[in-house]
Amino acid sequence: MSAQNQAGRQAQVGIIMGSQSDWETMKRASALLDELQIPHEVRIVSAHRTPDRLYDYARNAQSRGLKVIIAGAGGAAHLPGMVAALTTLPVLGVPVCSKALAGLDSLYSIVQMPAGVPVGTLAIGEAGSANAALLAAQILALGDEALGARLAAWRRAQTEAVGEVPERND
Ligand code: RP5
Repeated sequence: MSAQNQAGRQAQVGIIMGSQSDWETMKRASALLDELQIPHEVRIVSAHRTPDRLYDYARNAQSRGLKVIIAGAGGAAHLPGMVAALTTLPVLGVPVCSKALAGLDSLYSIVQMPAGVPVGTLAIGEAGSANAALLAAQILALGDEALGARLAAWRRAQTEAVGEVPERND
């Protein structure tokens, strides 16, 4: 079955996360993809609690029409690496800020992939989630001029929003 988002459009990006509790972080990626008009789907896929779902998702992602997978997980964060092992689609890993170790455990679990199975690892938490969406957009824009123009406009707006003098609120 092809990957369709809520509006019935072919999803180009799959955002997956290990738990409902990761949504607070991963919603940033989803919001940015919405802003850039990139159809995407969002799923909970846990390496530990739903291993069969992980296997099915990763194995079928490409044939379902997805082009990039963003995988967010915290703690012993095996999700991005396991997905990357099962597909040749680009996988972007977002280390979720864990309660026990403030996301360092998540970061180390995701970033230290042995040579041969890459995961593009982003920063811990919301910045990583946002940048994963932007990186996915940049990958897709290589073959989509209109998206490239939307991305350039997004960057321009970001630049224009930076004031030259700090507002003093003390
Ligand atoms: C990981 O365990 C998830 O990615 C999440 O970040 C972490 C904690 O999950 P919950 O106990 O909140 O469900 O699998």
